[in-house]
Amino acid sequence: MSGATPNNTSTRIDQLAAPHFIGGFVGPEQDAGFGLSLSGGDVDGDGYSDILFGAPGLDAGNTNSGGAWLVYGRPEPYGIVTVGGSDLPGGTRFYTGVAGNLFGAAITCDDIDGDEYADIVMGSPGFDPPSVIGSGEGSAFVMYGIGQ
Ligand SMILES: [Ca+2]
Ligand SMILES: [Ca+2]
Ligand SMILES: [Ca+2]
Repeated sequence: MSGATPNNTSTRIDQLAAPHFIGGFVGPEQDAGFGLSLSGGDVDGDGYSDILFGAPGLDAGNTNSGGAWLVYGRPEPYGIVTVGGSDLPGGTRFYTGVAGNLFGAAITCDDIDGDEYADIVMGSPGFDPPSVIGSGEGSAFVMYGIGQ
């Protein structure tokens, strides 16, 4: 056998201390499914990567309508904060408000239009597009990143 020794360490993530553990984000309500989907990219072009969190089980007006939060990156640690609360300034929430949409079940960030700002694609597998006959076809929403 040759090559590097495999890394067999094991770390309990919720017991890490600074500087390795610099913050955590907590879901806003019971059964929100917060953190089921995650992605990151510099949406506002300030040089700090921003994080998008999905919570498809969020009851934003109706049961399991879902939601997603864009949290802007910054040099200072966030600590432990609850999204949707007053201790998370500057974040943005996206939602549909329609029961069963499961908005935020899938999320990705990438620069689709080549302007160097990360763009966001958010999946909503239970969404019913109004122009399509049927139900539950699902949709994905695209939001272009823009400068500050
Ligand atoms: Ca940013
Ligand atoms: Ca729910
Ligand atoms: Ca872009």
